Amino acid sequence: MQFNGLKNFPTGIPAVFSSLKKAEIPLFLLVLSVQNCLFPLIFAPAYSVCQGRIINLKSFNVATKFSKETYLYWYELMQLIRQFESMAEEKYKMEGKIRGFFHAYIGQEAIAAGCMTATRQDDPFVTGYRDHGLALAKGMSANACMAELYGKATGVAKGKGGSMHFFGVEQKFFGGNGIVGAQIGTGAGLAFAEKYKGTDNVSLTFFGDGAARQGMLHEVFNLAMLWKLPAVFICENNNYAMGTSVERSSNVVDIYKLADAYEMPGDSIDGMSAEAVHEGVARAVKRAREGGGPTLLEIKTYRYKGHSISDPQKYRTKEEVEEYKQRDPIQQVLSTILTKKYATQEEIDAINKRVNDTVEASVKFAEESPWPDDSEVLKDVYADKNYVFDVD
Ligand SMILES: Cc1ncc(C[n+]2csc(CCOP(=O)(O)OP(=O)(O)O)c2C)c(N)n1
Ligand SMILES: [Mg+2]
Repeated sequence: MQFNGLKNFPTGIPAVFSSLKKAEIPLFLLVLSVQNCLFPLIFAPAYSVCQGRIINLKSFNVATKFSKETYLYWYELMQLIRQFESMAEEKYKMEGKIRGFFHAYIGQEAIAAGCMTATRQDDPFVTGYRDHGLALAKGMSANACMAELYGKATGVAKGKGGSMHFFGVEQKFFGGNGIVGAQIGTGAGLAFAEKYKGTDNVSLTFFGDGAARQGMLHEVFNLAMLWKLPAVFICENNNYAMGTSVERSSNVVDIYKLADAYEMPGDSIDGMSAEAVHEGVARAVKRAREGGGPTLLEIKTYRYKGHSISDPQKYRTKEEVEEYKQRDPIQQVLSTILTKKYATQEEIDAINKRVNDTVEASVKFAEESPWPDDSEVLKDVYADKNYVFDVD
């Protein structure tokens, strides 16, 4: 037969069907049914194993029902993050007491909440510059965090780092990093360190949808899988990298699928639900703790505020923001608490007051704290004594 080009081949079932003789039709139907029914049955298990994200993760049994204490913890933590940032933003915009970069986590709090209940205090976290929420979640004090925003000596980075560089060795919070995507490598390093030391701790690395497009991610995924590092890579997909939507930055909009190239399990999670975050992260953490290696989780979330404090937000509509606010993670948790009668309205008011007092106290602490001494300027700066490019 002479090859006449693809356009001469009958394509699709209707085309084949119309080219058949009457007597051939029953046989064709038989072949079709075998192909559609038996083929998936025979090959589905193998297929599912290839698609590690389907089989591997769901087979890790984790809690899917949560206690009253868990809901109350989630509620208080998420309120603390939101109230802390709202207050800091006010001090920034209205009073000019905070300066420099400032990226709010408001809207994304369920990620911090779910990750905290799915991990242990010893599991290290590292993130980008949108770091206030995770730092507070890890247990860094509101006082020291607010003082850092004010640039005071009592801050978490001695007032020298500001909003983007929160850091707490004791809490195993490794920043706070301004270079988009750089923390992906640091997170793998943290996981490597835990494995090297023989602990069963698991590192959680948080990065944005924009950071997911950095080359760093691919090199790290390759080695993390090769060495089966105890790592969970969490892409906080809030739809935008500054003003660039996920759709405008890549052909691949399901970011969890980036894991497929490295045969790393991946999953997509509703980031407006603390329950869903806990469940997904707990599975990945369990897998990593048991020596199974890394996982990529794409947690779909939304930031209510602009990229940073000075963002006119021309790239999205007010309606879009409102739509997400209808699924607000704090309101969802509150509604469960009230429906299940885990707390009365008075008890909720008491939590709100406690949060409010903590935030107010942090402002007082920051305002009354001293500025860093001039002698601090060159301290805590790494310098290689033998750096070959030094010029006197
Ligand atoms: C290597 C690098 N490139 C560019 C920037 C400038 N920049 C700062 S934030 C940002 C967007 C990142 O968005 P995403 O990763 O989605 O995180 P999000 O801000 O949404 O949390 C960019 C491009 C940077 N800080 N570092
Ligand atoms: Mg983003």
